[in-house]
Parts: sequence; C-alpha cells; structure tokens
Amino acid sequence: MATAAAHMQTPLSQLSPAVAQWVDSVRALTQPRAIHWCDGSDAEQRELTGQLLRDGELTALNPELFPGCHLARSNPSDVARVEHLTYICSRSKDDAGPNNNWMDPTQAHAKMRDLFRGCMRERTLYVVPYCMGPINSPLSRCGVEITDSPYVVLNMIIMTRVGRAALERIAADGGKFVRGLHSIGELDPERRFIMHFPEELSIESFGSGYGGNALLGKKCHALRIASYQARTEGWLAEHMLIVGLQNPKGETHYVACAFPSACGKTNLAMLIPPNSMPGWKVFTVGDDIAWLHPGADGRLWAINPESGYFGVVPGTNPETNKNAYDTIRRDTLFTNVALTADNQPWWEGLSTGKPVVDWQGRPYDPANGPAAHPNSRFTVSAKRNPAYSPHSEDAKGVPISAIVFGGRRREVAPLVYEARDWKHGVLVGASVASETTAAAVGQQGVVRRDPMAMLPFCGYNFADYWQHWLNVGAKLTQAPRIYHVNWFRRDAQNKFLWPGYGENLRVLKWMLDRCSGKAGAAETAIGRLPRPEDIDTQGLKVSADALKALLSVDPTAWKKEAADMRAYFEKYGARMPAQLLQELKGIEGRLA
Ligand code: GTP
Ligand code: SPV
Ligand code: MN
Repeated sequence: MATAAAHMQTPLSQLSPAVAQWVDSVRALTQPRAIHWCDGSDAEQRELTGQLLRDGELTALNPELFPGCHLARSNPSDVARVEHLTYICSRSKDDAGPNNNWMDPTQAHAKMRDLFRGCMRERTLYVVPYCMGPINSPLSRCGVEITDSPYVVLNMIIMTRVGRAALERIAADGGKFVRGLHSIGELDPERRFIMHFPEELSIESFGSGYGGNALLGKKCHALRIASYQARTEGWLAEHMLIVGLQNPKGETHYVACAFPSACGKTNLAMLIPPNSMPGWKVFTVGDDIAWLHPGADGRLWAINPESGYFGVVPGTNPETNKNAYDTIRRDTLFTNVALTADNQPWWEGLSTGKPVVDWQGRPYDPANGPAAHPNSRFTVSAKRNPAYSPHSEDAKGVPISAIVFGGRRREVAPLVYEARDWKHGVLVGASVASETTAAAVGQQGVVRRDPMAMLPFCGYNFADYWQHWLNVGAKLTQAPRIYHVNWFRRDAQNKFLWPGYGENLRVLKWMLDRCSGKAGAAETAIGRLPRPEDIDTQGLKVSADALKALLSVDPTAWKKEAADMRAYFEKYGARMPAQLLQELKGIEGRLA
C-alpha cells in the first residue's frame, strides 16, 4: 500500500526506475509518514517556509528592512562541519588515503542502516532531485537527496537546481545519479556520521542538519564524490571560487581560487574594485566550488555546480563586501545570527545596530561569547548578487586564465608568488597550509596542511589526486598559470599587513599582467614574487615597509617550511608522485 502511494506521487511517468526503486527501499527502511517529491517551485518554497514558521523552526525577519528573510537557529551542538565524523568508505583503505577517515563499506552500511531504521516515523520523507551545474551542460551531474528536514530542502532549492528537469536528465542518463540519504536523526553528536561511498556514487548522512553535513549536493557530492568521479573521467572537482575580471579595455579573464573554508572565497568572488582602479569590473561565477574540464582547445574550462551561496555571515558589511551585503537584504535564509530589537539580523563586523538576542535565542550577554555564531551562514540565490555573471549559465563553462591557491597564515607565506610552471604549481597547491577556522568543529587558529584547500573534501588518496592534477596539466596546451596568495599576514602587533578585500584586485591584476607578459617579477627560491614596483599601488594605503615585508621570503622560515612539507609528503609513501618530490628537491636546493 505504502509502495503504491509512493509511486502515485511520483511526478513523472518516465521516472527512472533506478530512482523509484531507491526511494522505495529508503521508504521501507526509514518508515516515513508521507513522501513528498520536490519540484523546487516558488510555491513549494513558500509552503515549506510557512510550515517551518508555524512549527517555530523559522523566524521571519523585519519585513521592511529584510523582506523575504528568515532566521533558523540550529541545535547549539550542530553548527559546523564535523571532519572527525566524516568518512570515505572505499573498498580499499589505501584508496581513501592518509587524508581521510576510512571505514569498510560493508561495516559503514550496516552501521548506517541501524541508524536510519525507522528514523522517519512521524516525519515526511522529501525526495529532492537536483542538478549540479547548468541543466543543459554536459559538464553537469545530477543527484537525488532524500531528507527528513524541510530546512535542508529549502537550502537545497536555493543552492542547487531542484526539480523535474533533474529527474528528466537522470532518466535520459539511464538512471545514473548520486544517491544522498540524509536524516537529522536526533541531532545527537554521538549518533552523527557523514559517510561517502565513492565507488557506489552514494552518501549517507545522519544526525546533523548543518550545511556541509546535510546539504548533500554541496561538499559531499560536488567535492567528495565528484572529485573521485572526476579522476575517472579526466577532470577536476575543486574547492574554488570562479571570478571574471574585466579590465578597463573591456577584456575579461576568469580566475579560479582555492582557499580553505572561511578564508575569503566568497569575498574575492564578489570583490568591488577600489576607487583608485577605475574601469575595472568584477563578475561572480561561483563562490565555493568549481568543476574544471580540459577543453578541446587545450584550455581549462570551469562551471560552478551550485546556484546559490552558503556564505559566512560575520564580517560581511558594506565597507568590506558591499555586494554580499546587498545580496542578503532580501529572500535570504540566515542560520545562527543574532537579532536586534527591531528584528533585524545582526552579526559581529557590522558597524550599525546592536544585538539584543543572541544566536541561541537568549538575551544577548557578551559574557556568553559572540552574539552571532562565528560560523553563522546565509543561504541566498546567486542571482541576487549584483555582480552575478551571466556566463554562470554557459553550458561550456568559462575559460580559466589563472589558478590561485591560498591560505590564512599570519607569517611565512608572502602576499603572492607565481609558480614556474604547472608541475611546480601542483606542488604549490599541495603544500598549502592554513589556520583552522570556525567552519569546522575543533580548535581554531592552528596551522595545518590543507592541500588545494581540499583536505576535508577530497574523496580519495591525496597522492593519487596530485598525480591526477599532473595528468590533467599534461593535457593542457594553454594551461592556466598558478599562484599562491596570503591576505592574512600580520605584523608584530597582530594587525593585518595587507588591507585585503577590494584591494586584492591589485594582486589579481599583477597575475593577469604576468599572463600577458606585461608585469615583472623577481626569481626566489619558492617561485616568482612581484617587486614592490610591479604592483599597482596608486591610492593604496600600505607603507613601504609593510609592502616589503609582504613581498619577502625569509630563508630560515622557508627552510623549516620545506622540511615540514617533506615530512607531510612522506605520509603518502610510495604513492607519492615522484615529480612532486623532485619539485620539492628543487626548492630545498635553492634554499640551501
Ligand atoms: P567558506 O564558505 O567556508 O568556504 O568560506 P570562504 O572561503 O568563502 O570565506 P569568506 O569569503 O566568507 O571569508 C571568511 C572570513 O574571512 C570573513 O570573516 C571575511 O570577512 C574574512 N576575509 C575575507 N577576505 C579577506 C581579506 O582579504 N582580508 C581579511 N583580513 N579578511 C578577509
Ligand atoms: C566550508 O566549510 O567550506 C563551507 C561551508 O563552504 S559548508 O557547506 O558547511 O561546508
Ligand atoms: Mn567552502
């Protein structure tokens, strides 16, 4: 009877049997009270929002100042990604690599089955068919998330292309799709696991409603599963923003940048040029994930698989990131921010308003810590961004001129340097290190290796991944140049040496000028650095001493750094690509 009911509600006569059968098997396991097939429509969004408002799970924000905006408060123990509970369950442990937690797939399935059994009683099971990437792009991939959280559905509708078109694509693909099963369970941190089965293209997530743990299209599919799939198919799935930079002559170049979580991707993707750089325009293609494909022309082409932003709220303000600030003034879902007396959202880093209710709904008391959670987030459609690039919808993607890796480091890493070639660039990416942030549960501000900003997101052994990067580069006849940046260098007083945000365009301009042979650089042991005169500093308020410090390589610190890289790479044993070790040897030799 329940089986028949599930099928009666399926929206398509030509629904792929693979989807129908899977939904049915999950229904049998989880025992929901009802099944809802999502179509991603505005009406559905309104209905779900209304239901969450009635249930007290959402609060409507000030309708004059923040029309269409809502606040969700998560369980206080469920506010960030949980890397220690995230697993790659490949058949062989070595295929997951030292970079991942691993569990045997049979054991993991059994463990998860016990958690999922009967977990949706008294709940509705939502079927969310989605497409990652433009619906008509051959580079896009589809998935179906099953969840019992209407909050997750609302987020998925904003972040991905949900609805009938995705189901049609899956049917046309012969029933190939990523299966994502999610339940919030009891939100018990002791019964929380995010499991990935790359060889089966499936995900099982239990016990969390938070972003990266629960919106399975994002990190779980578009990075962990997709990175594995990309390796077998000859492309790259990366934790990168994609930004279009139009110079005063009207030429646009696209740059893809990988920075670890909460290290500036959304901000750079939405950058506003400083007043002293007239004629420049910046367009956002993506703010978190890029899928990069070698094209027939030997260039690298990128799509943003997402359709919305799940961005860090604290620090967003009209001075540093006006585009983001303007984007989130309507039709935005806020999670874990504070409230002002007149029901506006509030967070640290705003220069106006003051909090009266904190992110947990308590009267604000500074003794309890920040008013908004440091990892509070906004979910909003990319189309709300004033700088949204119309080329985000291009089926073939956009061509990439430069790839930028970066980290958050108070010392050692200079403002910017250029890799000599692709191989050296892969080493530069593989040796990214960065201070941990509030985006993941755990100690913050600790420097760790975070290769390509993918440490929490690569679905297979990093050694194989770096080899794959080398292989992709070998296919490119017009490979992007590769750079490393650090916006977060500090002085002895712990103040940032570089103003960051809009001023970062000066560094990007140097990169583009390098690509067209117009800018100079100095050779150093670690790569090519601009000399102070190579950077456009007109109107920039940075002292000559600060700029010198930002653009210097300290041999003592770098010898230590190189030794640390070597120790890190040794963990990858015989799988480590020889070419990268050779590159490292070159750097060690030049530093000696
Ligand atoms: P995820 O969504 O977690 O992947 O983060 P993200 O990489 O998109 O980071 P985001 O742009 O949201 O920035 C995170 C924090 O870094 C915010 O508090 C920003 O204000 C701050 N930030 C971003 N860019 C800069 C910069 O150039 N300089 C400085 N000092 N801070 C920055
Ligand atoms: C990140 O942590 O890198 C994010 C947020 O972009 S989450 O979707 O939670 O992974
Ligand atoms: Mn991210």
